[in-house]
Amino acid sequence: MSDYSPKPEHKFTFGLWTVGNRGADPFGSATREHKTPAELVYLLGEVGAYGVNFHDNDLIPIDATPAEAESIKKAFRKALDDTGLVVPMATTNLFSDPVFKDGAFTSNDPQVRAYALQKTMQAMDLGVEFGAKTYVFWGGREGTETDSSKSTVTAIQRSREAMNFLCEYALHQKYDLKFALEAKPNEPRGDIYNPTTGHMLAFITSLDHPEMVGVNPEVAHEQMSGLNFMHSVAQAWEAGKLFHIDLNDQYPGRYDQDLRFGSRDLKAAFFLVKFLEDVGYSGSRHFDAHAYRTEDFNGVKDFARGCMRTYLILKEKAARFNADPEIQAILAEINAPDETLTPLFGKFSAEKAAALQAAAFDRTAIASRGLQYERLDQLTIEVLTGVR
Ligand code: GCO
Ligand code: MN
Ligand code: MN
Repeated sequence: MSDYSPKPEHKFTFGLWTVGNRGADPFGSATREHKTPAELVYLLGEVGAYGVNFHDNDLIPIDATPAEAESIKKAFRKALDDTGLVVPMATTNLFSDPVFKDGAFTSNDPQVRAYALQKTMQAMDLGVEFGAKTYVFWGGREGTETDSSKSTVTAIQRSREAMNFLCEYALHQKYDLKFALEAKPNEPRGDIYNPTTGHMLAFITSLDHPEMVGVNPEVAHEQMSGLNFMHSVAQAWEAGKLFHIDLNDQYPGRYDQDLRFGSRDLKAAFFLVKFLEDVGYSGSRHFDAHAYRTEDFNGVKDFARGCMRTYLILKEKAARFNADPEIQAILAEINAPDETLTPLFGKFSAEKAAALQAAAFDRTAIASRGLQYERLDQLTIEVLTGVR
């Protein structure tokens, strides 16, 4: 029997807002009591997490006095020291307070845009104080319900201006900080700007310091758009931009569910874990999800343990897939090179173009070849279901 217990090297992290989620939804109030940040750190220590991440206001309530802030920080610091948990990532809450009802960096109101910059700089200071090296930007309110209200081009330009300003702030402060932009198509806004990881990757190329900025893709956010999450992650990875990842699960076409990792689409979760492990992704495996509203804090621990355990089970399944002789034989066969064609690929040359133009291809013969994907997928299912 394998050991599926989480270890620091697995880099499993949770947000304070995930295990601290109280189960409130648009139809009902909280079902779990409030726990302090320090209490949540002890809970995460108990279940074996490596790190804890926070929004500025998860740690320090927006209206806290300086004295209150100091005492919360002290208790939080002690909990980190007692448990050995680290803070790899921090972020700003630019969505809960009514002041952000029409966005933060993209608001039409200059007062709101200026306040959002102020709040973010202060939140960056707070994150760095606790050791964060990754700073996430999730623009939950950066969008519209009606496009009569705002110029989309202006909104994109305002987002760029804010990112450029904040990159310069990090440099000015000599912070060892990278930014990770998190896309989401909708919820809470009707439509959110830069709605997918692909949009974010394109946006990043337009920034003054693209080298400081990557993405934080989230399973549910791409699945809400009906996209293949692993493909988004792979594209970000290939571009050198996978700075962070938010793991959870989601039924497409539904409200934002934040389900326990791997609890909905096991096969998609498997291909994701396999990808991350195969390429040697070394960042945090951050769970941005929460327990069902039905649960008490024992259920919250079950939820957190389940996220990590499922990840490790799928990691083991990925190793099994990679070691399976039948699977590997099929993969070798369907990926076999054609030595006569190899010299014609790659960088363009007039000779290659001429050779390709002159080549004869038997389309019917090529197309008649079965690719064994049914067999391969069934073998994958058998690895996953534990009969192989
Ligand atoms: C959501 C988002 C958030 C962000 C978080 C960190 O759907 O609400 O995923 O949980 O990840 O604000 O930036
Ligand atoms: Mn989310
Ligand atoms: Mn998220």
